[in-house]
Amino acid sequence: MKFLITAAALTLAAASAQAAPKVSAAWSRPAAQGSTGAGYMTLSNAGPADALVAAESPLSGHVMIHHSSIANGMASMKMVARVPVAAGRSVTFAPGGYHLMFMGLTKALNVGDTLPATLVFASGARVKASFVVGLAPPVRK
Ligand SMILES: [Cu+2]
Repeated sequence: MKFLITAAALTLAAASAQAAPKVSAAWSRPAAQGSTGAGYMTLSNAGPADALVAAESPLSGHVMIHHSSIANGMASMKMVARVPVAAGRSVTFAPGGYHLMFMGLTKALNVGDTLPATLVFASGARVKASFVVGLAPPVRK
């Protein structure tokens, strides 16, 4: 019986890993140690509807999800608790819209560096991402 439960749990874990949204074109701007880094990327979801609910990085004690917008000519950023990624759709994090904020960087981010992070989804999926530090989004292949 114990074996059966373990096998079922493993099957579930494998299924959720397969269905997890994918990260591509992850990039970050250069930033000084102690300052805040920004993370941009595209999330593509070939599985069932999910939502990004948190992010973690060994280089930041606290990562926030923000959304920038311009209203009446004023730019502002709002913290968001979750970014839905509908089934079969993708969501782009880019300057002027959704972005991750890596608070209190423990290390400077220079062009060519990579900022490691783990993206946490509502489904429980944890997806690793490498944000390449540059001045513009990486060229798509
Ligand atoms: Cu922000």
